[in-house]
Amino acid sequence: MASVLVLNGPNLNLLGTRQPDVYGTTTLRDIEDMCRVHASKIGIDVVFVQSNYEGALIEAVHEARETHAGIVINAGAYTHTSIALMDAIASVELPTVEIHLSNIHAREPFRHVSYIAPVAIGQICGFGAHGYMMALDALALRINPK
Ligand code: CA2
Repeated sequence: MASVLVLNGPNLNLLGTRQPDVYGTTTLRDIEDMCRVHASKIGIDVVFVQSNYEGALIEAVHEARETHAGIVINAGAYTHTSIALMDAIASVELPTVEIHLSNIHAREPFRHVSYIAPVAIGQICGFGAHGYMMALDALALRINPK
């Protein structure tokens, strides 16, 4: 069965515990559980990594090349700053879906820029936790075309 890496970046470990007005009450653990259930329905395996460190995220992307068929990434604020993460994703040549809980295009102008988008097969944002399921669907279709 194809395996997908679900990678979450800085501060997403705090989901559900702070700023519920912006990011809701769903925790990252809840999202992982939802992803596991959904992944089993669509016939893929999922592995989760969260880090607050740019280098750790880059290493997880490098290692994905050996073990995973694709990546779902919410790079958090590194989305808007990290050329290094963009280069890592480009270098592994794995289909990658960018996801954000919030609609980054409806927020501050600095969030409208994504260094991930040019190296991703697509971007999903604004649908909260459900966006992760949408990202898994998109990736599963790319990995196992019907
Ligand atoms: O909407 C998203 O998913 C973001 O990737 C979330 C990032 C933000 O920097 C991006 O622009 C959009 C921030 C994640 C911070 O998560 C928190 C969760 C709870 C409390 C505080 C921060």
